[in-house]
Amino acid sequence: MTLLAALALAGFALATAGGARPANPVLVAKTGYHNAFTIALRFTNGKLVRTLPAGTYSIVVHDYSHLHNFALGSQTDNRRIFTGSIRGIGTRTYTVTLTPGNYAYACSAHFRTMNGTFVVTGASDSTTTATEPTTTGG
Ligand SMILES: [Cu+2]
Repeated sequence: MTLLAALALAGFALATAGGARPANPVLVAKTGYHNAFTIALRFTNGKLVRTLPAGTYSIVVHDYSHLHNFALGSQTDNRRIFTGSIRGIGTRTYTVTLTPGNYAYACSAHFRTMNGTFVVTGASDSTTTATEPTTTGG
């Protein structure tokens, strides 16, 4: 089967399987491009992540440098969520469930200069639509 056919089939399955769990939203992390001391977490449209609704995300980490890594942690819970290898390079995808709170990412080796933060807010429930209560005067 060609890749195109496989993709088309996957798209078909996604479109028709109403009960299937949708794919997680994707965030893209990049660190150390051209060995620069840069790190960022962006949406797929290129916008820097500053706030996110709570939920499960696929974070695709592109580590371009043997000098740098990408580590994610929760400031609210004071815990590390994942840590990439500093010496390692390559692309790795982490699936993470983010609850409301403050989060920080950094390069472990240069966390003072290579870092960023974002805030996870309460989940937006797309299955329920807020309807204004209709009250009749009393
Ligand atoms: Cu670094």
